[in-house]
Amino acid sequence: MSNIDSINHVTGKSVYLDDIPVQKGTLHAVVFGSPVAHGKIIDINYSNAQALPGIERIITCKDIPGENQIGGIISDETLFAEDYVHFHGQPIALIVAEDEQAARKALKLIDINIEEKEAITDPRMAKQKGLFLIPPRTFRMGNISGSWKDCEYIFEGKVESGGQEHLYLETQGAYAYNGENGSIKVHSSTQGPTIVQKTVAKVLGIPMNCIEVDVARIGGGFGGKEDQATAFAVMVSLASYLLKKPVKLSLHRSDDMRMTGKRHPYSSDFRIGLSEEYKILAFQTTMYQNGGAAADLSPAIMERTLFHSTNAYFIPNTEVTVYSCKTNLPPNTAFRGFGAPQGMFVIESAIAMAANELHIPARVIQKINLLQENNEFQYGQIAKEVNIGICYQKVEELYDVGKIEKEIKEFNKSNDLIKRGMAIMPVCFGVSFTNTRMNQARALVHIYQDGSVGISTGAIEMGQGVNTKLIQIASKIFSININRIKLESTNTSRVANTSPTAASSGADLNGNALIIACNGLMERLRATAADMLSCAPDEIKIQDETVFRGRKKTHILWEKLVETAFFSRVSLSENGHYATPVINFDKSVEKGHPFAYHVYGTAIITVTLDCLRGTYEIDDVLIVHDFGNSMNPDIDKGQVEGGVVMGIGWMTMEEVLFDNYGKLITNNLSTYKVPDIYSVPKVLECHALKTKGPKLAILKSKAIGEPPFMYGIGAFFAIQNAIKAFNPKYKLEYNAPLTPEKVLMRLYNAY
Ligand code: MTE
Ligand code: LUZ
Ligand code: MOS
Repeated sequence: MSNIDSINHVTGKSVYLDDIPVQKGTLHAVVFGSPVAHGKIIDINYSNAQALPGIERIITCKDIPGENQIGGIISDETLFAEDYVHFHGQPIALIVAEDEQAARKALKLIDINIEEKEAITDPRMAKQKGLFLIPPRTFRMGNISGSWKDCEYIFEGKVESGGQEHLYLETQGAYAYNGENGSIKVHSSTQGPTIVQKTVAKVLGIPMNCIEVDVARIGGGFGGKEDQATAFAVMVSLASYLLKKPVKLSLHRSDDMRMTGKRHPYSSDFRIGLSEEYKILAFQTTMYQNGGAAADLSPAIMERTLFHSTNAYFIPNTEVTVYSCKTNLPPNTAFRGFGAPQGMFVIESAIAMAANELHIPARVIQKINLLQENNEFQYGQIAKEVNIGICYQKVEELYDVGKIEKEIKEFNKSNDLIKRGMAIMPVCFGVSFTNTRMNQARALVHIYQDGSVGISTGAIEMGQGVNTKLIQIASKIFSININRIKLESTNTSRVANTSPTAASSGADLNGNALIIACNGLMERLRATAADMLSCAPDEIKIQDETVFRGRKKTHILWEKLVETAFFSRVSLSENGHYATPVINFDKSVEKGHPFAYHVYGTAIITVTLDCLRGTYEIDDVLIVHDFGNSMNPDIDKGQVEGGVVMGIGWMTMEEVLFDNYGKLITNNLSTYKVPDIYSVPKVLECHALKTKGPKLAILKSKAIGEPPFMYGIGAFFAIQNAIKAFNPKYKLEYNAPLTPEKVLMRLYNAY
């Protein structure tokens, strides 16, 4: 089934925040953000700004009726700064005006006097000064200190990975207006409507039932709207609450880039020990997460880094520590992969280093250390239905790695200024929110008396196709045509207490809740049919909109059945609740069974490097991926393609740069480069491994949103291998992104 939104998307009919018709008298807001990264506010004078025609009101922390607090996991983030500012662009005030132009003019007339303090942008510097968002955490398995003596080879190194801008097509924004009796309706471009609802309630000091959050869809989130859509939704809600008028805010791209957090840069030290046969016996790493000025989701991201720090390998003696460092950057946040890519880049760097020193291909080390059935992860879960070995072997056979290697060797021998490189990237990604209690969802299903169906869940459609999958599920269980089914907007008054759509589990969680609701309704409809046919309900089957008794088709069609049920006063509405079974985690010992299952796959990446210019092209990305039993191969393939390209972007060209004062330099698309159609791989093939799929995956179709991102890590090592082919003296460095500038310098040892 093709994506239900595809035609509306290409014809421009899909409704995003900016397409919602605004009410008469709607006011427009812009955010006044801190002009410095760190300092004490001495004085702010708003009078010139306030005096401009069209300015309705300038709202600050003093106007907040409830709490000036928007921190999700930890209460450490104000909506509007009070005495201090901690990052460049930190919201200080909201200018509300008749139109956006007036509000923007007023921005320039605000007089602010700040006593500047030193801005810390480097996580290791923060560590030195003892600046942490939360205490560090360590995952351990085996006996690390006792295992080094058994190692034949030990290597140590340092790894850096950079930030990444989400660059969702739709920038952050929200629209709020008042209803009756002090209620507020908020349209927000958010992945987490309940987080928005809860935070608006807290800041306004009113109960959650006064706030209705509605999301039709968002124009991309990629994690950037899991937590960080909230502040902007709260701002417009606060403004409309105070002014009793509708208020809208939609960030300009450069403001969005400047004010919002990104993927966390990490700086890490590692030590890896191998046996004579290249078995990894010990792996120890200490990672410094650049958290930014407030916790946001950093504690959860830190956790996923810990979970994925050994990627797809079994390493009997492991010790991984992550420090979440507080710096003067915008709070960094969720981004596809959620800390896992940063962790995996470290272990892959360690393996690459070992391979380089031992003069063997990295794949020799990778292969003999792959996770096997019933191996234990360093967090205590026992690996089941493991097929990373099969994926790896299959990708090698299917695409003939030996031949690729040979061709590259020959190519490199006969070309002086153009070199090719290859790398293999295995991936093992755990599915479930690492925070067990977030793994729950609800769905509300109405069958209307004419036989049409309306579905509401907590899932947010952000381009990943979850709405299409939900319609497929309802259509399958009811066995009715998809044209009868409508997917409603995500609305906190219809489906409450939702988890954000994240952790790749949107379809698993909401889909399972939907199955439960649909099954409840089907049971009642079968009972109605049994009454109509005077037989037992278990003789009844509904298939292709027709009632069957046993194998025999009856004259009763779906519409008739529904109408009869309605006239018999049977409830045609049902609420399904799903909570992932089995999973648990005990933080006091850092052990448990946090994931419903794991996603596996392996990619080969080849590149061609222009050694005169330092530029490169990604040639082939060849993947064997375990989809389980994919319920929508087209959508899943789209997720693989998008994920891979995004991962390659992070590793190669996307460079988030701040100056020494903590100001973002790369704050627009002329200074920040994302992959475009010319830089995508020339060939991207994804072979689906045939597996039956885990029980806890929706219809045995595995989660797909994030795992393919990490195949992109292979691009780094493929380019590095090409550099090495040109410049054998090049001392390998694990510092991403590997931009063309950096490549050029490494080609000629000019750094
Ligand atoms: N695909 C598109 N087109 N747009 C997005 O914003 N977000 C990614 C992934 N794929 C995203 C996307 C991220 S970060 C996640 S967690 C999942 O989709 C969320 O959706 P799911 O749980 O339904 O897979
Ligand atoms: N968000 C979250 C996530 O809150 N917990 C997670 O485990 C997670 N994983 C991936 C992406 N977002
Ligand atoms: Mo995705 S980072 O879980 O929104």
